[in-house]
Amino acid sequence: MSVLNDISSWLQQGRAPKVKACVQQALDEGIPASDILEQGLLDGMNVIGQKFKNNEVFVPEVLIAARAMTKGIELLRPHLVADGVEEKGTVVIGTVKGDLHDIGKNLVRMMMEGKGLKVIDLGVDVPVEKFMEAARENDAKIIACSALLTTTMGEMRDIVEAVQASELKDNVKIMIGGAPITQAFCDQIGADRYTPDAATAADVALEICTA
Ligand code: B1M
Repeated sequence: MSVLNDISSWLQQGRAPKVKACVQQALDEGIPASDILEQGLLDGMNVIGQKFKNNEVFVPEVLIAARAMTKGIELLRPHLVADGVEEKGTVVIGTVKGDLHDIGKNLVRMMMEGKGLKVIDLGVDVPVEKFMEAARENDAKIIACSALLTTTMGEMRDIVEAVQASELKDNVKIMIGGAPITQAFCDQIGADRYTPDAATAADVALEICTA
């Protein structure tokens, strides 16, 4: 069994120290960080997600798996983020109000930092006003919103409307993403860009900041 399978398997069991050890082993073997992320950590989290959906595991198991994933990502971080890149623009990022999922948002932040962007991370459960305030204070070019629940994705519409009704509308672009988000939803609410994954989000953010 490969070390990537081990990572997936330990993550599903929520064994953070084992996940960390295997991620380190994979790095030592010279496996690219993006493969460790996708074929190890994300593979394991997908299995957990499916089991969660089928009521085969419950919130506590998902939480410990998520913690194990975060520990693995921490080790990968220096390999995903290029060092010493000059800042090319500021992005304000957060998970929308009512939503506590942050693993995907953290990945997006990391990838954006890797492109040399300054990222102000507002965390989770972020209300519209906090996004607006942070964008003003930091002269941000992008507000980036993540949502993982169908019940919270509507918050993104409120953010778009608030920005469009303010002086920020000519200077700030709104990027959205997260598992339930689609291009059709983006078009429907009038957000500027939808991207399906963290790497594409970082490419698009750089494109916006350097346009
Ligand atoms: Co939650 N949860 N959860 N959960 N959880 C989901 C999202 C769910 C799909 C599970 C399921 O039923 N299969 C389901 C939502 C159903 C729906 O709305 N349709 C669900 C539910 C129901 C819930 C609760 C309501 C459960 C409950 O309490 N009964 C509850 C809600 C709490 C709240 O937020 N208010 C809840 C709680 C939790 C935990 C706290 C236990 C934990 C979160 C821990 C944490 O984030 N720190 C958790 C987890 C871990 C999941 C699953 C299993 C995994 C999510 C994840 O981290 N995936 C998830 C099932 C699943 O998605 N398979 C599930 C890995 C991550 C890298 O992917 O975040 O999608 P993701 O990010 C991707 C892309 O979406 C994209 O980039 C990333 C990859 O490159 N992306 C962006 C994300 N943000 C972006 C922003 C961008 C661009 C791209 O631009 C700005």
